[in-house]
Amino acid sequence: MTVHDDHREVNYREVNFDGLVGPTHNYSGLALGNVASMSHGGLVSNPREGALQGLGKMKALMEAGYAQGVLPPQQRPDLATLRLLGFAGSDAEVLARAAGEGPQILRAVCSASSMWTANAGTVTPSVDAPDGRVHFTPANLQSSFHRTLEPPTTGRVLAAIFRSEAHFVHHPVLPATPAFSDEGAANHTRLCGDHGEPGVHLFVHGRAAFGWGTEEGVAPRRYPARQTLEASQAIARQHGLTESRVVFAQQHPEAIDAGVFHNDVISVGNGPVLLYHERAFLDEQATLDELRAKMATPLIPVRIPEAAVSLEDAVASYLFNSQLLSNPDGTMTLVVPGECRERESVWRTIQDHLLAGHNPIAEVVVKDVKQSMRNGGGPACLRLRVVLSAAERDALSGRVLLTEALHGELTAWVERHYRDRLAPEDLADPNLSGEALTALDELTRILAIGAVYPFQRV
Ligand code: SUG
Repeated sequence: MTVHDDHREVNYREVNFDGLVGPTHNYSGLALGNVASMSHGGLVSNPREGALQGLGKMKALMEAGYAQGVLPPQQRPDLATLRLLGFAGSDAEVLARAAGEGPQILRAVCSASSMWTANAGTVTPSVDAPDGRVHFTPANLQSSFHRTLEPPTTGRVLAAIFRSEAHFVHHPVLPATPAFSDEGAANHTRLCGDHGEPGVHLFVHGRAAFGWGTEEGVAPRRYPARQTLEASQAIARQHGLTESRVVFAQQHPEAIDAGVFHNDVISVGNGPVLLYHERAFLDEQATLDELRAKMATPLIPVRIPEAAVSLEDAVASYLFNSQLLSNPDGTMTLVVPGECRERESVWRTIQDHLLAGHNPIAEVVVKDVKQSMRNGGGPACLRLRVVLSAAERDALSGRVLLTEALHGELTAWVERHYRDRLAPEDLADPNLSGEALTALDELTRILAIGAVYPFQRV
């Protein structure tokens, strides 16, 4: 964990920044190609339970000794977007008109999708960047309307927390157009020895925009490929990552068509370990070979064959959307969603293949994040990993590293402000909008991050 740099000791740690589930968390069936979202649209949600499940996961990891951060939800319903789309009048009128004339638009502007901070952006640790600073690019999320609403606030939140210019650099969002479709860290895995040693960045895309990628069998047929090669390459360029530090791999189109809308639904890596399904990558062998050639430390691939876990079971259980956490003794802990216990093939594979296998995964922890899972967001979707040195952790602005006290305050805040039931028709309730603003205003004070929301900036 410790390396020497300029004769200074810099203790690098991975900090998991989890997104708080927002007060308008609901099931709207908005995400094409995301099987859970598509099958749960219209269900009644429980935002309070969702937020408490997320906080429960954060607390468990904090207590187990992992560095845990928290990121705030966004301002929803997004009334400014409704107005931009021509719904006019008072707030109540705008909501009522949208509910009548564009119910799908209303659902989109109410989505609490910013909770999945693995899609907030891509982060390069300072140890890999030529200027020795941590680099951030918020994802444009241009694949779906409800998620294109996130980047401006995401950028402000990241800039508010990672404010010190001596340590942090913020790049502009890539052009929000299909050629540069970017879904952030969900398609990016950094492999390394200890976190403070230089890493190799595995960027996984579903299609290439220019020149190729449309031939039969190379692009998915049923569902969209969300990340492009060109987007991943642009981020690597922004962050100053040279060819020797990056591997670009195409996701298996059959996996996308089976509901693997992000690479983090079919593989997860940390340190030298890459846990992946046999059909994660279009060219598995070439991907492993290139990683091995570029990494300074031996790669430890943990391959799950189709015969052990089918693509369908992988998507239903979210086995690969687990958090793979490094322990100081060199072992690793896998934090899996409760759904893994419900699928026999998956649970057996965890026992026989992972825990009993020859690999560093020594412990499996089960966490219930069902409210998020019903929208296709497992434990790994809910967190953005940021590797930080001790000095960079000290340079964070705001009160965003979880402590017992902060956890207590956030839990009480959720209990004060969140509803325990949200049906599709409730989204037009003007009281919901008012409740959300009151809650978020209070939250920015608890987290001490300043005015990051549009309603605080007018
Ligand atoms: O973009 N679901 C999100 C889930 C994102 C999961 N993130 C990662 N795999 N990293 C998405 O598909 C569903 C919202 C709804 O249907 O109400 C949604 O946006």
